[in-house]
Amino acid sequence: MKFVKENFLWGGATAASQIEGAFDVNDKSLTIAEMRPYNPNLNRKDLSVLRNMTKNDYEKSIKNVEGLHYPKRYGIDFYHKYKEDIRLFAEAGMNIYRMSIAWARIFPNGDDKHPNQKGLDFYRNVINECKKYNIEVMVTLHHFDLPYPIIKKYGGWFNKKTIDMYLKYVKVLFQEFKDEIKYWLPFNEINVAVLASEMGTGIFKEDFKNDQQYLQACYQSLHHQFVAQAKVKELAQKINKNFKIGCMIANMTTYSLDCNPDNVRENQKMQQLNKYFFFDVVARGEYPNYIKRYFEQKKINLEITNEEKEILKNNTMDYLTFSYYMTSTVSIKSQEKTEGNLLSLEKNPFLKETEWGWQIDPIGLRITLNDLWDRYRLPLFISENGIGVLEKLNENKTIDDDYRIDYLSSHMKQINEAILDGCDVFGYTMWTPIDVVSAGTNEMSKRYGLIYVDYDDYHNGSGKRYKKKSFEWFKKFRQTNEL
Ligand code: P53
Repeated sequence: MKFVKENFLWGGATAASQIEGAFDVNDKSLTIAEMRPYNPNLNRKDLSVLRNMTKNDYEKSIKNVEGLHYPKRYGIDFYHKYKEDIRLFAEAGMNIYRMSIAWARIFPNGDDKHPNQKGLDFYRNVINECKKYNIEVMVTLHHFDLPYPIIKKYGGWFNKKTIDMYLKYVKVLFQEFKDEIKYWLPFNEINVAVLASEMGTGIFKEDFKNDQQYLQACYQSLHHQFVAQAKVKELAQKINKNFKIGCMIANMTTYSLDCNPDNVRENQKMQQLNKYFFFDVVARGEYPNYIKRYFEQKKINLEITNEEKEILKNNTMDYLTFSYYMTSTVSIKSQEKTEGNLLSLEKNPFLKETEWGWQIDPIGLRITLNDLWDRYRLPLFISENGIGVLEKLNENKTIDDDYRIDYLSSHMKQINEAILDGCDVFGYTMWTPIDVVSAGTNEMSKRYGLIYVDYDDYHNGSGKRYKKKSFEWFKKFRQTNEL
């Protein structure tokens, strides 16, 4: 099948905390991502791993606790190997690279007077390296890596002061890279502020009286991120009219388990709470009524000023982006079992799942694109999509990852279908062009890349890069446009 759209952006995505390493180089502070140790006994199918650390666990992690390993402090050493990696990205035929900038390299404490020039220099070098190969760069400004000093001193995103510190950081980057960068994403997966709040916002359950108060704090912190994001858009207009600001949301498409209207309605409710609420706010600029009703039921009272309402209304996003990995199903029964947990999902008997229990559903991507296009009429960009697998180099020093080729090509074919359906989709960055440390489980062995990196879960290994079979497949696709 020939891919129909010309000038499409094809590339890969990564995040600073999962690749860079060099966690204490050039005055960088520690981030929340770097406080989570690798857990060899982890249950790979349990996503609640994202919320299982206490404030005290984090505090203890400031120093290396003996016997524990902190994978995101080392990443894949992109900090020193970026030239080699970007050369490989170019060879694969990527014309866009979505990367994130670590706030902790620019303003390590959040409230520093001046930006850290060495941090800016590093990112200028990385961006220049991409430009050398005509690779467009999309920048995520905040990807699960809140500097720990902001959490300690200010309480993370629960505090409105964090909005101001964040905007100061963004302004520096906007001025610095005014002519190099067009596409900006203020937050990675902004809905993680509610789904796995400590990772997204730096707030902790034990600081709140009970579950209800904590949930309220999650939504309040999310609100601060919404406001910060809208202010980023406002600032962008002043600095460079050509900047394009988009949201990034972890897509949560679910289906009703069957045609029982009770289940269909339950699924609609879950779609509103887990997916549409976030898209509605960033695309339409206001809180929808169904969420206000939900807040009433949950006795959630948010502090939202009239000025903030105005800011949200006047600064909606230029395009919508989302990560897409899986879908799942919903029924009233599954919701009863896990009341209060937004991510209580069931198996779909028609889908296969990965070793991490993520259900593979390419058609769901076409459905998602059509639904989003119908609802918002805004340009769409898939900012993450990929498959994590346990892999070992074979005797030819490569990996025959036909399953990855199947996964990526079947999703890309559905993007093609969605475009033929009439959806305005302008780009796709796979997760990932190169193996990285997992965001959720901190494993190196959950590999997503077209390129294999020789490190294990304890950062043992040569760090050498090897092309997988999928690398050659993608390269060929870029030359022929044939899926
Ligand atoms: P990992 C959960 C569910 C869907 C997407 O995730 C998620 C998460 C958080 O783990 O996050 C995104 O590495 C995120 C990336 C992350 C990627 O998905 O846990 O934006 O940073 O690496 C894959 O397998």
